[in-house]
Amino acid sequence: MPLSIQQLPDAYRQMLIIRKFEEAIRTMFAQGKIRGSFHPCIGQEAPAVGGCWPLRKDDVISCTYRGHGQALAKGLDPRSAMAEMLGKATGCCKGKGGSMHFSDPEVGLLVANAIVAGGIPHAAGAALAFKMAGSDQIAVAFFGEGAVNQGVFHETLNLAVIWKLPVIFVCENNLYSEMTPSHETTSVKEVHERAAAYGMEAVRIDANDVELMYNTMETAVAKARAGDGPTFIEAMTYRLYGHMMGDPEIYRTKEEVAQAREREPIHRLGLRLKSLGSSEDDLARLDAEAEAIIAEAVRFAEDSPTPSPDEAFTDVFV
Ligand SMILES: Cc1ncc(C[n+]2csc(CCOP(=O)(O)OP(=O)(O)O)c2C)c(N)n1
Repeated sequence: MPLSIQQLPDAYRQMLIIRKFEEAIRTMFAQGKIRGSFHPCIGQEAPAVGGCWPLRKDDVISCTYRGHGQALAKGLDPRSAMAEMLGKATGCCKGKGGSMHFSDPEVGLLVANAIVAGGIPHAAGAALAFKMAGSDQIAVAFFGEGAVNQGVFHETLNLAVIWKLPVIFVCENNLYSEMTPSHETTSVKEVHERAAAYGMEAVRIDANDVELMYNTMETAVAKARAGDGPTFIEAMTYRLYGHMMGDPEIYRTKEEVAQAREREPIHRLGLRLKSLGSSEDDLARLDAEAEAIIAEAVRFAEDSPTPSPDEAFTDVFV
């Protein structure tokens, strides 16, 4: 079933939860409460929500260092996510994964990955396991368009078609790979052509439209679950902040970013809700609900203990 009009307020709130989660991290990062690096997905909330909501809890996803939105949309508890950001024992990886390595098997969050394209074969491997076990679960790989120039992308797409795997490849194309415009590094204008070359159904959509993203994903999910193989979705979007904290953003103009703000997904869904009859107060209530969830997540994370030193030797193979 396509995303219904009744679900739109929930989708709006979910996107606000993701945005406020990351705005809170930006603040805490500036205060020195969060170490390491942080890659915000602000502006890319619609492909996360539209990409994860059509999935079942027991379906799995892999994502990148920018995957906080997908993690939350797949069901990761914001408190456990925030605690992980602060390196606390109550985090989803007990504070050992940090910003770039969220994981929670309970909600099907297989793994987030800092290696560009690293999560693509992980998702295909999970899909192969599901197929061999006779399960109807499916796997989804979320990655950026920079990943399509990695060898493992090509090897995985080829095998996914040959083996008819229940996997969906979602390429979030935000136009930049780190600080490089992607058209300077990629030989095709539209990266879905790469997937089509492997004999896979491949589409390019405006993924900042959460309804379109959800409905496109849902079709791909039904196909994969029915045993009819993989789909590639080139999800066009835009990141509103730099690649990571501290990025001076000298590779794009302020005008370009300002124009992108007019097309950003939360603003757009707000306009759509108003056109369907929602009032300013209705939207403010959803905003306040999201705000309260994130305030509670921050409080939980700040009050949580740091892991004990012994924890360094648990959950490791050797
Ligand atoms: C294998 C590998 N090479 C290089 C890097 C350094 N690196 C980190 S992010 C990035 C750009 C990735 O761009 P894209 O895939 O478009 O994702 P986005 O950051 O835009 O979400 C690069 C090259 C890396 N992490 N892994």
